[in-house]
Amino acid sequence: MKEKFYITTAIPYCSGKPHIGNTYEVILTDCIARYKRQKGYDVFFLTGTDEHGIKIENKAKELGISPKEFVDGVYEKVKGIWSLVGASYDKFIRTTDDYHEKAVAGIFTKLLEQGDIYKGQYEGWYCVPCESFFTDTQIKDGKCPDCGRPVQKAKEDAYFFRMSKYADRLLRHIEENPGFVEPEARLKEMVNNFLRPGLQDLCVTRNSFTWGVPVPGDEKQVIYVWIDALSNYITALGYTVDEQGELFKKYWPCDVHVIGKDIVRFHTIYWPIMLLALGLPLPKKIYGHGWLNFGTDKMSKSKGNVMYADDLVSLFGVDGVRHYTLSAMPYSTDGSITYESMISAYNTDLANNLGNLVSRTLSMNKKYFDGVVQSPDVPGESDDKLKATVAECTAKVGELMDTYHVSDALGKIFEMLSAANKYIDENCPWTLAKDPELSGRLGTVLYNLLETIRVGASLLTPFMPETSAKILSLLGTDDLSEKFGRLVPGTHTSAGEVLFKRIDEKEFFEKLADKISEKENNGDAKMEEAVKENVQATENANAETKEKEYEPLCPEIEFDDFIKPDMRVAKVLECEPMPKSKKLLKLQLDLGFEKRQVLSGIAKYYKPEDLIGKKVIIVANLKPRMMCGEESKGMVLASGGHEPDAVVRVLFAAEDAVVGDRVG
Ligand code: ME8
Repeated sequence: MKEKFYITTAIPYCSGKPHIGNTYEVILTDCIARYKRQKGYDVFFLTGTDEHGIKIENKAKELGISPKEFVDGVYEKVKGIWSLVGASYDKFIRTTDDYHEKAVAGIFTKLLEQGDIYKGQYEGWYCVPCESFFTDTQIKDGKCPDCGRPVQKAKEDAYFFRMSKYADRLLRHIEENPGFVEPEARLKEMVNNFLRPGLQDLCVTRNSFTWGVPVPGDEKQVIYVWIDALSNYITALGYTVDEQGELFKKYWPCDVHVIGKDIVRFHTIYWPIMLLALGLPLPKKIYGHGWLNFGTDKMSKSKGNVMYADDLVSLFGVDGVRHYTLSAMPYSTDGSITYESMISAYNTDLANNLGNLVSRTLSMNKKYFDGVVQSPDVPGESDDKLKATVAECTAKVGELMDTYHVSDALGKIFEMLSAANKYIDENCPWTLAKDPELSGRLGTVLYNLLETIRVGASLLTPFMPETSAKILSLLGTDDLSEKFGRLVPGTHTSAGEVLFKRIDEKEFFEKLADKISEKENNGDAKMEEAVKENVQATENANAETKEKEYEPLCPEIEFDDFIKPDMRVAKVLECEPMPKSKKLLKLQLDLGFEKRQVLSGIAKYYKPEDLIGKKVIIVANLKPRMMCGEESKGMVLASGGHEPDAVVRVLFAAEDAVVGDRVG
């Protein structure tokens, strides 16, 4: 019987389109799952979406749609991206799936009945965006220790999980199971900062919103999003407190939870304690990978540096993106992504090393032997070295993959391909071809090259499945064995296909600029807008004549909140279109006390000459942000900007309004 292997990704929040960092995680997990399948394991690969919580409830409210409508739209996007990058998952779970919600309610009730969860009162500080409670000592300068935003005093009825009851058992488990959490440094942080100082009971319900699994019998409260989300790893296998189900019996405990470094605490402390309380075995391993940053910066919407997998696939192809992300993310530290580094890796590894090796070898086999694989009967000096490199790399790739050093494994494969390119230069097949007496040697050299390429394609299959399949088909074989010498003489190879065309940096950036403006015109820069448009299009189709729908009023605010935006009168000194964008105008403004540049998405509605010399109102203390490579320091006030068919109108100040004066 095949040995089982159960592997999971974290389930991303369904609050927006996943970026390349989230997508890296599914590519990484997919690569490990494919590797294990190729090694003969019975693999179960689980992924999904985390669909509850206040952030989602708020986003839906902002868009005037229901949370379910909102998550349905985002879920489609996530699934689309996962399939675009070739994720070969066996199951996709949504935390809004009925069976999951029922199982979570059952888990909560069981823990309550057995006394691990109890009802009490919470008094302390609450961070709304993080949905987290903190004590006086945990907050930093009155701000959330996780996200740095202001926290608010909270006192409310709530349910608590007796974490401390299980802390010793968890510590013992960690000590007895080296490798439970990897890389080791992440485990040390958890043990030293959280477990050893003593665990606090965890507040596991919220009553500040409703979009979650209700607490059975106390419907004012919803179950904390992490209890809900973490349970996905067992409910997806059919686990309920009453019945474990066949898949659960077969695949649990999980072999590896692949997650990012920011959620290691939830997976190494809360999740194992939940399992201990349920009397279930703990996962064998938690692998916390680093983060993919844009250069050295964290990717964030406000910095305007977020990259998405679908855009990258349209520029580099699926395997270009898989290759880059898998090679750029080291085992234990963060990785970096920029267009420049992607172009460089693509040209060096894919076009020059792999692509050239395959096209040179196949075209020589066609030219000299009409595409027929020869018998390797005439050994030469450098053959043993090449074969030894192939054997050594193959073994090393296995070792590295078994310990999840995925980028190092990929590096080893490319070392092997470089050795094959060197072998071509050492043996100069074009010189051998000039002497008919050396035809046997020429056939052997080409055999060794074809065979190295075949082994390389086999090793590359989990990383770049499409490319590997293409190479194997060009070689006329589907033999994925890593043993050298399996290619059968007489096999017919094909030639002529360029696997990876070199990317010219200048042409690339021109194409990119076109794409950016095309995207802005399509209006799909923002996931939320796209979702909203979908929903509205459906609504419009359903109701033929429809009165204007006004955006619902935002919740009431205090005067102190109102004065936070610092709005000023500013005069437009210069205005011009942005070369890379059809949506933005670039304005130079005089605020009296300073001059500054503001970008505004009003190019569809105003020409520069409509604005020059006019006085506008801007939010002057808005954090500066980059758009299309230019900085914008503030926002021009206009009406109508939130609607799909908006009539956008700038709010001009009176002609005699004083530049620099505050508005409000
Ligand atoms: O944390 N590079 O969801 P999420 C690499 N719903 N990985 C990154 C990354 C980056 N720049 N940014 C995020 C959640 N990630 C929860 C999980 S699991 C029961 C619940 C990773 O959408 C992040 O570390 O914020 C996490 O593993 C995954 O993407 C989803 O993040």
